[in-house]
Amino acid sequence: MISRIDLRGDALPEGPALRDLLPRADFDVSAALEKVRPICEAVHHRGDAALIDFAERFDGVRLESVRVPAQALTDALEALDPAVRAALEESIRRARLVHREQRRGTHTTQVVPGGSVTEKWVPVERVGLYAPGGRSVYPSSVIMNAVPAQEAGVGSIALASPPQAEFAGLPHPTILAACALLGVDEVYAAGGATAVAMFAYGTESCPPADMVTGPGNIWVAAAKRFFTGKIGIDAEAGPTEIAILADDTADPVHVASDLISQAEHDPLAAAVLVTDSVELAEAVEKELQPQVAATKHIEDRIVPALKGRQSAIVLVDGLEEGLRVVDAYGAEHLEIQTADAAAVADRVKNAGAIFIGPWAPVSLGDYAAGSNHVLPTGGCACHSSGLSVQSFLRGIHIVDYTKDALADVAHHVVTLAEAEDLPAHGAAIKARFGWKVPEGK
Ligand code: HSO
Ligand code: ZN
Repeated sequence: MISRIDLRGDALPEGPALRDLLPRADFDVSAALEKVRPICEAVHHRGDAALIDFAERFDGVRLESVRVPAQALTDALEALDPAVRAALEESIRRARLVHREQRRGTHTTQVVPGGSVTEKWVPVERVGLYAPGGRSVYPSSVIMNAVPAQEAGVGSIALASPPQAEFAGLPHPTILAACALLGVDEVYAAGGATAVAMFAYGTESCPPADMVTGPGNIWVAAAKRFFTGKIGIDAEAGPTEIAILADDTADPVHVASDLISQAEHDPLAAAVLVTDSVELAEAVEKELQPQVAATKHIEDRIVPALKGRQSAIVLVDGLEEGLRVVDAYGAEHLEIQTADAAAVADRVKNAGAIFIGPWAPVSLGDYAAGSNHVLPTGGCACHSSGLSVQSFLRGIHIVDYTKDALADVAHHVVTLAEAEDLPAHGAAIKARFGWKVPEGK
């Protein structure tokens, strides 16, 4: 069901060489880029008409309008199962608690008397959120995108999700209901690359957005790459990943169920166990079989995900090596199931989110821990973080110097300008002081 990579014995290699030994899915966004280019160009030139044609081609439904009427959101919320509504509300409440504390205030640094730099945090003005349809209809992801944008103070938030033929061309009703609960009332029926292009260029019915965030398949990732530099994006999300660092104190039943839980997303999802305990590895291997058999998406997702080259049980010579392996891997989600898990977690440098001990499984974080579940994949945890209020803010430096404060530092500015062969930079200082460089203190 899952392969083994045995790294015991020899010393582990350093850096990229260690990363090369670890499993990872192929996710070639650049190959998809050429295919999304004509789609984006069509949306640029033909606007709503192109969106309607693409919906017919990709989603099998002819839309009357791309904008979803407000009544459809109200209807979806009314029809929502009360238990699902209560769960979504609790998820929103917890996410708000955490994200509200991420807000940043304005801060002024007095550099010298009369000279200060203030850093002011300004929300992005308009954001387009994307929620996938098809295999992954995740109202929880609507929450994880909308809550940080709202808490950041983004004034205009729109959402796009693919039109569903079985719902008369509207996005999935649970997506609409989640929007209604969150107070996101500008919703469009548009899917994949077409939705990203709609937000990037704007169409007759949808004003352009400054930024697009949200999960999606390879086409969404490719469209985000297409627009990089033109609009802001969160990240090119790849298939989901779970890594578990465990020792012989871990419960194999928990470990197996957590590996399966993320394998459930996608045949390319990655499930990686890193352990120094052969007994645990064997027990988990044994446990996978009956647990997989008892769940739902067996043949289409879980078995291919666990058998895929991206998943493995990695055997190491002890916890120290285990830590080096999980840092080299940089998992989207990392569970620590060891003795003194909090202390071990404290030493991890690279992970999108860390889940400590037996009572904090990734599923909790997916729905209701309060943490965000939009996290860096594909090893990007080595340089990036998950979605947060910060993702939707821009820090602007405000420079305020008096004449005296400028005079004090003028000679340094002129010197550096000359060193860089940019005399006009220096002249902009001299012009203020009768074309002379004032003498510094
Ligand atoms: N584990 C996914 C998010 C998700 N799980 C949505 C359930 N629904 C990526 O972090
Ligand atoms: Zn999940």
